[in-house]
Amino acid sequence: MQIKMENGAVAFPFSVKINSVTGKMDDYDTHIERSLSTLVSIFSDPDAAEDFLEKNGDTLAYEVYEKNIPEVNGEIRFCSSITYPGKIGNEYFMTKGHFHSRLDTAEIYYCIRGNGCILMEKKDGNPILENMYPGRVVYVPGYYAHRSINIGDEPLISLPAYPGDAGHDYKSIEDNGFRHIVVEKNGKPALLENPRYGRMGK
Ligand code: PAN
Ligand code: ZN
Repeated sequence: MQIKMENGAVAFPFSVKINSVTGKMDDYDTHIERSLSTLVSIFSDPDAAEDFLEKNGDTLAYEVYEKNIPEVNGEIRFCSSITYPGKIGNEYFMTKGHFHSRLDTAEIYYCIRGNGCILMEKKDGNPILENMYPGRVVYVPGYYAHRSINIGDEPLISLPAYPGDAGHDYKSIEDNGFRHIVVEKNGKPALLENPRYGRMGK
């Protein structure tokens, strides 16, 4: 049976397969590809990102496959999120990251493949880094900005799921960045203060 939502959107039962090696979702509705050249300003050293592009050419940094599930209270939106391995200087490839527009909405990430972490930061307070590896579930409470970071050498594939009406607010991260960055130090990931915090957009 189809359920008509208040705003006219229709939700109906379905199932999809996410390939556990590539992360590709069958029968997806939307496919977002983020190439490195569009992400230069998210890194703490954008000049190093420009150098990387000059030397290596452009590359896909992350992609998302999703179903068009109504963006309304009561539904659950989910996707396949694939972040590729790589580094700009010592800083790992990562997603842009965002707050939810409805700040109080939470999210879970179920890790399917790879090795990484989710960086979580409230507008104030300490950063939280949770590990991602196959079978691991990370809970992102409301009010936390969050991003996926690939610290391994294979694609980091996860299934994020979040309330239909969460929405995505990218602007404050685009303008200010996260207060912390995750970089490789002595062969291991380390959490450091972001030297460009507060002026990422400049
Ligand atoms: C995820 C993210 C996905 C891509 O589905 O949207 O990993 O990251 P960006 O949205 O930061 O580009 C999620 O957290 N949704 O709410
Ligand atoms: Zn989210």
